[in-house]
Formats: sequence, C-alpha cells, structure tokens
Amino acid sequence: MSININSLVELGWRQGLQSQLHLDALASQFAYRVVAVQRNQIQCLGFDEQQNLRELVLSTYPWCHELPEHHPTVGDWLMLDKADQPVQMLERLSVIKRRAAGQQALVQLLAANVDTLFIVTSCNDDFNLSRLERYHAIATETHIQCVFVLTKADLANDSENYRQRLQENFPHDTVELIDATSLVGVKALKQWVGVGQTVALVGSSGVGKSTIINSLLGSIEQTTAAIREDDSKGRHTTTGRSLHRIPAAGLLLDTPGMRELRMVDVEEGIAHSFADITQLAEQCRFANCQHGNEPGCAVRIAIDQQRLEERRLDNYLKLHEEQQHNTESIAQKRSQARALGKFYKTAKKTSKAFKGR
Ligand SMILES: Nc1nc2c(ncn2[C@@H]2O[C@H](COP(=O)(O)OP(=O)(O)OP(=O)(O)O)[C@@H](O)[C@H]2O)c(=O)[nH]1
Ligand SMILES: [Mg+2]
Ligand SMILES: [Zn+2]
Repeated sequence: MSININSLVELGWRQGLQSQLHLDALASQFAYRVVAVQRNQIQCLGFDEQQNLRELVLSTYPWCHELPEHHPTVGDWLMLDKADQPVQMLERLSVIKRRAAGQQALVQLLAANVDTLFIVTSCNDDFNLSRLERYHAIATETHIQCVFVLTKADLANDSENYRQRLQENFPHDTVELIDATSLVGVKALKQWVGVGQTVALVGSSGVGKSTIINSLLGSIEQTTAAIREDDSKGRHTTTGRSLHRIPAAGLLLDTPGMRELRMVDVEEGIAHSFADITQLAEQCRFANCQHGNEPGCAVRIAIDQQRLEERRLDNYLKLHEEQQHNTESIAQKRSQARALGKFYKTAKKTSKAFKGR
C-alpha cells in the first residue's frame, strides 16, 4: 500500500479516516494533513511514495468556490493524487467553528480533527466562567474532550480559589493549574498529548497558549509576548493557526487569542454543557417554561436554594438565543449557496448542450 500507516498515525491518521476511502483511492492517493493555512496558502504534511516525509504548499483545490466552511482548515486531511493535486477532503471527525466576524452570515472554522481542547485561562482578570462555557459548548457539540488549563499559578496568591471555582462550574472536566513557563509546570498536560493525538489550545490573548506549546516542545517555536500590566490583556501575538509536533508525542494546535466567539450550530453542545439546567427544566411545571417568573419553575427554585448560580442560567439563555439566531441566518446563506451552485451547474450544462449543437 502506498500509504505508510505507521508514520501517518503520528500525524493523527486513524481508522475513522481510512474507512472513508475505497481501496483504489488508498492505492493511488496520498493523505496529507493541513498544518497551517495562510490566506490562500495551505501548508500540509504527508508522505511520498518512498515514505519520505514531505511538506507541500497548495494554493488551490477543486472546491475553492464553495462556502468557507468547506475549505480546508488546520487539522483537515486532504487526499492528493500522484501529481500533488488535491482530489478530496476527508470528512471531519470533529470541527471547531464559530460565526465569522462581520455582518456576513458565514461560519469560520478554527480547527478540524481535534481530540482534546485545552481551554486556557489565567489566574487573573481574564478569568470569566461565561466565556469558558462558550468554548465548552462548542467542544461538546463535536465530542471533543475538554481540559481546563489555568495558567499563571505562580503569579497569583489565590490560585487555588480560581481552580475551585472552575472545578465547581465544570465538575465533570479536568482542571490543571500550572505555571506554563516551566517544563515541570506543563508536565501534567503531557498525558493528553499521546502519539497521534491532536490537542488544540484556545483562550484569550495573553493567557499563555504559545507559552504552553514552547514548554511542551522544549524549544521556542512560537513567539510570546508580555501582557498589559493594567488589565491583564494580551497583545494578539499569535496571528495564525498552526500545528506543532512534540517529539515522541502528539500534535499541538496553536490559535490566536479570540476577541469574540459567536455561537453557531451548537444546540446539542449547549444542551450537554448545561445538562444541570436542562435536567432541572424537565421538572418545571410548564413544558415551555422560560425560567423567569413562572410558577413551579424548578430552575428558579434551584437558584433560590443556591444549587445553581444565576449567572450560569443567564449565560445559558443568552447562548441559546444567540446560537438560534446565528444558525438560522447561516442556514439561509447555505440554501442560497446551494441554489446558486445548482444554477451554475444547470447553466454549464445548457451552455455545453448549446455549444454541441
Ligand atoms: N509567570 C508566568 N507567565 C506566563 C504563564 N503563562 C504565560 N505567561 C506569560 O504570559 C505572556 C503571554 O503568553 P503567550 O504565550 O504569548 O500568550 P498567548 O495565549 O499565546 O497569546 P496570543 O498569542 O496573543 O493569543 C508571556 O509573557 C508569557 O511568558 C505562566 O503560567 N506563568
Ligand atoms: Mg500565542
Ligand atoms: Zn423553569
């Protein structure tokens, strides 16, 4: 077989990807993983016929006119023919996305085929449970395991408080409190980055995503920069997404700190992330209870009895509404794009038939 499975495994190759291919494709095509995307340049890594590792830069692919959500993103797998032409993109086993910035109703992909998400925040003013709940819902939607990484433990004298608040809000997830600048500090994170595993790091600018990557790599591959003293905000040092291989371990995906994380296509993720609220809601007297002033609201009772934080309910309702609004706008855009695609196809056929006459 032309694909060196053992080596591709280190790049994250697995059964769920291979099973998407017919035998003839396996024999004639080569799997490449997208490791960085800059404007139209897609950098990917794979193996040639002699099983040598190769890095390629692609600037076009046959489906480049489709909606942005169908374009390759970091972590995607492309199948290339013997002339290095991309022929297909494999179905994503997981995908992290948000509604793109700006007025247009478009999806922006952040990463594909991720196993674990390190949701990074610091023991300082960056700490915000409502924002962390956004990341959590997005990961849960696509069945990515979440690990909360709380950095700058060495700079805060109440770091345990931060850890406790995080763990109470996310009782089913792991929380790691670390000093990201030291090798010893990031040791606890190694267990999530086994051979063939892909871990993406997300979080605001300045929380230490690139610092964690450098410490795990044991070398400086990513530029880092000090945060602002007055409000703990970062300086948006990392501007692109890129995959990094840790020797004898897995892959780490660095991302730029995001100012906004607008929810889209995440209904199930929200329901799972806020399972405590959705379960309580089942006991409300009215099936369509909005958990406001209705009598017999089990969610309100839980808040009154301090079993649920009001902030968490407010955020749940907010995210729910936001995701519904964005998903509807994007669904419209998708159906417009489909109609346009059909129109072009028909126009092409008609023009061919006309020319053939
Ligand atoms: N003392 C200490 N400093 C840290 C820790 N984590 C990060 N830093 C520092 O915080 C600053 C920001 O870290 P970066 O790694 O650049 O942050 P980032 O999340 O990659 O930020 P963007 O690329 O802007 O999104 C750097 O000066 C790091 O050295 C930590 O755990 N302890
Ligand atoms: Mg960075
Ligand atoms: Zn209710």
